[in-house]
Amino acid sequence: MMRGMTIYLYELAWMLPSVAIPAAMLVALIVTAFGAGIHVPGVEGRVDPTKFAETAPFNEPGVVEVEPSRYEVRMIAGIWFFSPNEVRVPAGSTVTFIATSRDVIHGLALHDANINLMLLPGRVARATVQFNTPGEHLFVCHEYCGIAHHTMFGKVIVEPRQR
Ligand SMILES: [Cu+2]
Repeated sequence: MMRGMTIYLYELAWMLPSVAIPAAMLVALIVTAFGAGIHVPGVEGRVDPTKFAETAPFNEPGVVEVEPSRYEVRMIAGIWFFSPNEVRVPAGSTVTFIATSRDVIHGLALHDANINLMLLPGRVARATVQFNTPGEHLFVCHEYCGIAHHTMFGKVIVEPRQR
């Protein structure tokens, strides 16, 4: 009897964590998704890469102030550039990047602001971030896209707010 009991406890010591760990991960997932509103960047829309000139918002590319202190960066990536590759906003701005690729798969990584987007031809990616303190933030293409991939970068310049 004692012998059988020992085996049971030994099995239990393995069984409990194998249930508790996935359960804890599921709780963490639910809390971050619904409580903290953290989501994986998704596909925000589709765009024909041959028709940027006719398709909003890429028909008006660049940095656009849509409301006071709210900016949209309508960005097109291509071999081997970001357009725009310099984004200037005043400190305290909320900036939404709306980006796509016109040719191959690129990426947009802005580590200072925790932005990591895949830019796929035909699909629109979007991420919103707030820049509170003045400074410069480098962004790069993080998907190998050909011989001059390493030249694909740009920067966000957060300027001190004018009074
Ligand atoms: Cu690239």
